[in-house]
Amino acid sequence: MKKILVTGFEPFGGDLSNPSGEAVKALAKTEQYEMKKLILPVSWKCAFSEIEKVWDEWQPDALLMVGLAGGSPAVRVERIGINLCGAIKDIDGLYANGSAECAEEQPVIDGEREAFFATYPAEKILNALKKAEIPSKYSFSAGTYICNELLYSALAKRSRESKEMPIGFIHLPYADGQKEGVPSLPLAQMIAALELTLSELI
Ligand code: PCA
Repeated sequence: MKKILVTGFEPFGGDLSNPSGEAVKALAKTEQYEMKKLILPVSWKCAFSEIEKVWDEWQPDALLMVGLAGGSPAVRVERIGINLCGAIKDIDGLYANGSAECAEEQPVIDGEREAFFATYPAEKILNALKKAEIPSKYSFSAGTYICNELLYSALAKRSRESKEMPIGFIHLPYADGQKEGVPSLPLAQMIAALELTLSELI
């Protein structure tokens, strides 16, 4: 059976929950593939290293990462990771360089190329989401925070290791009832979106 590593995030930015972590935790076991889940801290230092550890030990056939894009009204199928960490503090109050003071943009990986395209079947995934009438769209920027850092770092590792591995990132909106005055979707619909994505992944 093929092995898929699926990751979500812990809450950040003052939120009490993160729909990405909640939806990943709720994903049901299936006969289609073996799944390992990780719920990551929103930390420049720890998030990707947790993925890397499981990747190296467990050798998954595919990797799907999931995060929150607060303010988005739709599920976003991310297409590109860029080599840029924004000057944005993480959950520990630190910038990407580990400093609490030095607010500077920096590359995700020094000297590495500018960008990588996600390698999951984005068109098949978006079609499946549309067919299920889940509000969804392509996104050509995963931002410059930790979600982009994960997507870029994973694609760079795949390229270094010459692996034929589907890797991608899904950004979710807020869950209904989570926050006043922001676009949102029912958590159950976002779980369904991830299940569809996973079944198209390999
Ligand atoms: N969203 C952030 C980081 C964690 C999350 O859920 C992002 O879009 O980078």
